[in-house]
Amino acid sequence: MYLMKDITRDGDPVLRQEAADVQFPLSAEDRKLADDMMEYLVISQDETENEKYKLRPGVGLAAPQVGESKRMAAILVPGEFEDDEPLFKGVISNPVIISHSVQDGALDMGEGCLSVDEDVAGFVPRHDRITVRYQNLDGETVKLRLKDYPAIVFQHEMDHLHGVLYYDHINQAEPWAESEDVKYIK
Ligand code: 4LI
Ligand code: NI
Repeated sequence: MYLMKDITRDGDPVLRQEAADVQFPLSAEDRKLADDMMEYLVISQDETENEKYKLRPGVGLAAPQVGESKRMAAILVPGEFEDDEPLFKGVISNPVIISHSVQDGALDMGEGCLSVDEDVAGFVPRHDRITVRYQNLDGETVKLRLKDYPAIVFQHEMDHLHGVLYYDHINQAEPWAESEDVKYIK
């Protein structure tokens, strides 16, 4: 089980590397990496469990954030209400954005990252809607259309696979400058 001490922090070169493709069928090692990353997200979102283990909650965790420079990320976006199905739960490998909206979107409270201890404030403009292609844990190719929050999370995690951190996208001069061309997502 991963703890905060296992999460690589900003400044670690692995977070700035281009990650390598994942090979299928998955090795036992990569399968465990996938399971452990998803386990982190599940536990981190449970109020009693995250307090017990002092885990910071997350909806996404990319392999470079646990020191593995591989194109794999776990994503667990909860539904609106407690008993709702998650909006997305899965481990994605070798993801690619195959198309995106002209419309941009940004979380209206900004973004956080498990690898960045001090929140960098500001809007993080991204695509509002994307179509992604990735491989699931069985190696099957999946094509998925996403919008709003899940689309933002996918883009944040996919950035990690290219060595990009969310604050790279923040307008330095005016971090909270609103734009007509960006949809702000609650
Ligand atoms: C507890 C239990 C307010 C501030 C609102 C918490 C279960 C910020 C938002 C959570 C913000 C869960 C999140 C991300 C933001 C802010 C990530 C709380 C965990 C909200 C996830 C990857 C950016 C993702 C919406 C600086 C660790 N997550 N909030 N951004 N949640 N969470 N990101 N933004 N302002 N980061 O952080 O997992 S994409 Cl689910
Ligand atoms: Ni992150």
